[in-house]
Amino acid sequence: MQFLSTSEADFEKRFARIVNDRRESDKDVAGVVQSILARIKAEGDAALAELTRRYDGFDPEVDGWQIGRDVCEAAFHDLDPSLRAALETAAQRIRAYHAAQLPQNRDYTDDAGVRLGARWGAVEAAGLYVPGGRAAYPSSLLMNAIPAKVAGVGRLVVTTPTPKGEVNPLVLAAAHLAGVDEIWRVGGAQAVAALAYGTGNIAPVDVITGPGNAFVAEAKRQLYGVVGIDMVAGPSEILVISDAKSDPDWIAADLLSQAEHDPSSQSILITDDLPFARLVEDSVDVMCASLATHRTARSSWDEHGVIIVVNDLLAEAPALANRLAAEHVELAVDDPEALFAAIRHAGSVFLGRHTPEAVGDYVAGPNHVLPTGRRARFSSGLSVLDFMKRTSFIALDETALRAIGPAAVALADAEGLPAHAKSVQVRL
Ligand code: HSO
Ligand code: ZN
Repeated sequence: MQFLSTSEADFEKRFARIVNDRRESDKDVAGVVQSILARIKAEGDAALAELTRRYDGFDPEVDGWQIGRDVCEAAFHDLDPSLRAALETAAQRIRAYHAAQLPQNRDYTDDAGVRLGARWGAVEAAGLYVPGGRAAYPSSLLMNAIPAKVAGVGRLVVTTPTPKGEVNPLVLAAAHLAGVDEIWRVGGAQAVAALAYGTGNIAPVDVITGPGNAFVAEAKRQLYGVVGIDMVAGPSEILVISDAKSDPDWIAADLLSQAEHDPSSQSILITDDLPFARLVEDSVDVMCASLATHRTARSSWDEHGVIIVVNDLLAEAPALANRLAAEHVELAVDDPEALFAAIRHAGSVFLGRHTPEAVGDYVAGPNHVLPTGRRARFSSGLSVLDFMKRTSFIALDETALRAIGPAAVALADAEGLPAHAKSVQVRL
């Protein structure tokens, strides 16, 4: 953990290093991924089966390509009732929030008598990558699948690796609840390629979302353009801005909640009180030791944790927060409005002492797929719009064409495109 104070002479140098620190794996996977994509494109299912045997130790040709909807439904009904109720609460709140995001169509006639507008529609099919093993979160399935369904996507396809046949029943239950249409037992770059190109078995999709390892992320990057993708996500981040009136244990827990995701995750505290900063630091140490996830959390906090002491929270914290453009920003103060107004770059902001970031991970309603690695400077969390596109339309009558057509003719002439000009002129 690094301890900084804005009063120290070398603060700017140290802070700049934190801002520019790239915590993402730069493992050179591009070449491997490129050849996997080419194989799936050329050989389809045969290559997909072979790569699945090789990487997952699972043979879809023998043990089945798909997990049926009946299996997901059974997994849902077999859940512990309180867990099932929790999943339903989450799903219902995520659905309501995303339904309110649905965009309005536009249709109006302007001063020149030209009718203009735009009509929104969903993509026909979406693919959702669900990682295998530890990082397979049912909450993430809901966060990706529900916006797709709310947007109106007709066919929602999940791919997930099932190493040695292993499946996560919670993920299947969440898939049932979210209305997933197909689940294929394949993973890695080969699964992303199968979704994008299609194989004999798997029909292609139009948009691919969902988290994955470096190979999955690189496959999405290379296939962008063949399909739409959500974003390339990096390790989780939290920035907590707190005054000394917070309970240090609450803040320590918040910092650890993201540290426990990944050794590359980053948790940062900005406070205006040195003794409070020391109390939080001590509490992190004590609490961390008691977590089942202590190895990951400890490593993240040791390697990437930061505490910054400022003189004046309102005067200094927003500028620092905007440079960090963190995925999650908590404002743990009595009245967060002035700080909130000054924060321009953040994936999601959590206002006040009773809003721990974890409620946003699960049940608040907004999406937990958020820009990391300072991408909040230019991008936003997953929404229904990631599964939709807009078609503009134009309608003129004779009068409207007389009003604006001559300008089109002039521009077509200037561009040396006579057929363009003629197509307008013949109608005038
Ligand atoms: N905080 C993670 C999402 C998550 N947390 C899933 C728990 N489960 C993404 O920022
Ligand atoms: Zn989380």
